[in-house]
Amino acid sequence: MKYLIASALFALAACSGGQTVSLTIDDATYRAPLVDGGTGVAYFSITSNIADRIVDVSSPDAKAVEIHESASTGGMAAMHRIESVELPAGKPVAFGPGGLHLMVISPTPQPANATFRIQIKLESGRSQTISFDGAKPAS
Ligand SMILES: [Cu+2]
Repeated sequence: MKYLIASALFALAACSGGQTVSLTIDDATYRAPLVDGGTGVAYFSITSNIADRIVDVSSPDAKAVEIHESASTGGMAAMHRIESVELPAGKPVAFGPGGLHLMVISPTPQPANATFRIQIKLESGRSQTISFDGAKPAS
């Protein structure tokens, strides 16, 4: 019992020291627009081990990136822009079809299989670039 308490305290100390903060990205998928100047879409799953919030998204490869959320009201699917996304500690937040997603406005036309980059900024001041492999047009 003594040992358990000691290790719990140690874990807290390590966390507040900023040593163990991590951000995990899984299932990064990017669909390029079918026509140049169109809109692409990006999906991924993100897990932060501390409570945080996505406050900005951008890409060196596109005019703009927006956070959107899809919802269906009365059988009609619609999406709207949202300014930030909450990241609960240790819980994956999924961006995928029918839910949260990133709209990529006027991406720079890229060769097949180029890596597409999106940078996300968090309220804590952290930022991370997500690399999306092999951009394919939306189907
Ligand atoms: Cu959208």
